[in-house]
Amino acid sequence: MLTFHSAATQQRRARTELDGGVLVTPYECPERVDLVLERVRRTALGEVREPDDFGLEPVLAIHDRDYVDFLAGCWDEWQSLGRQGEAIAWIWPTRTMPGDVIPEHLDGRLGHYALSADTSICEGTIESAQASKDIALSAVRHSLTTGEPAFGLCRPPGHHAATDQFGGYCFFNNAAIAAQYALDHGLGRVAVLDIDFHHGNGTQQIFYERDDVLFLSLHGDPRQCFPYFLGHAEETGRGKGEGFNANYPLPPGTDFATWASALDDALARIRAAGCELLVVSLGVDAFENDPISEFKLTSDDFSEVGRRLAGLGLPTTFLLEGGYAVEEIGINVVNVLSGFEA
Ligand code: Q9C
Ligand code: ZN
Repeated sequence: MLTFHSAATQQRRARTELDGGVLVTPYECPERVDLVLERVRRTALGEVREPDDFGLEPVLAIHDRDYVDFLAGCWDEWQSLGRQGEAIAWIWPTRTMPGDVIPEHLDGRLGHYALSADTSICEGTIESAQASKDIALSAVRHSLTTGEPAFGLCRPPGHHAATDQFGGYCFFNNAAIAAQYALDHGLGRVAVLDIDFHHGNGTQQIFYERDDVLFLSLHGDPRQCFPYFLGHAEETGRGKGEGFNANYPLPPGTDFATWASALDDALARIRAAGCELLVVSLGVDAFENDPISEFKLTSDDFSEVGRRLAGLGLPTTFLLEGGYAVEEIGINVVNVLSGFEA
């Protein structure tokens, strides 16, 4: 299987994440890319290629222009205010303060465009986000033109990013951008299957009223787990999108047996919906030793996940999302990809 990788994904090296009331070194670190790449090479998964530059048009098919402009300018604006640390949102529109007018001050705009305070904006952020979407686009184009699987070693991840909000370590929604690219190049319906531990709130929001993307997500129940405010089983789509959103919230402590029966249900729905391409939001934070997640999948289980995905027989594009057990991230990701090819 071809892997798409770019060193530019590592330009973002944030120093701070708000976690438990203190600033810690972010879980979503550039070393994640090195370790996945090393495992791809060691297992001889296949050729590693650089992405092409697709420009902003496929990004603007998903994200609002004002949001993209905000991300592009935020770090320079923050620095010109003479701020010490990294740009972190700290005030938001709320139920009692809806915020119908987008503020002018950067602190207000940060709250408008952020959905959580775990994700700081720093030097290199927009460059890495752009590399990440180019990787996703290069991978999906390869799957479309050859019918072969491809792996996009995306960083930063994307599935929490909504039409005009960043958070959960995500800026551009790589999976949504890739799915839309496939539709814009002739496909009628695409499945996005999100197996990251966290609910893919951004992808759900982007496609919620549409029937050309079937979105399915297996994740920690939002009653207990980030992102807390979306991802319930009752969210099934709206308007013509009714029936094209499927959530499988699972309790903390879920093991592979329970997780895999949700997966099998999701795969049956993808089959029934007549999808022509599968985009996998491949987070491996459902792993038993993940430091911020609460499922119990083992490294061997990830190989079985790959085998089951292959059973669909669809052209498939894998895009990296989360996974923070850095020591094992390469093994877990490549186990899915090798299991798929077995
Ligand atoms: N610092 C992805 O896996 N957790 N994002 C914040 C408090 C946010 C995870 C914990 C988890 C986001 C792509
Ligand atoms: Zn995650």
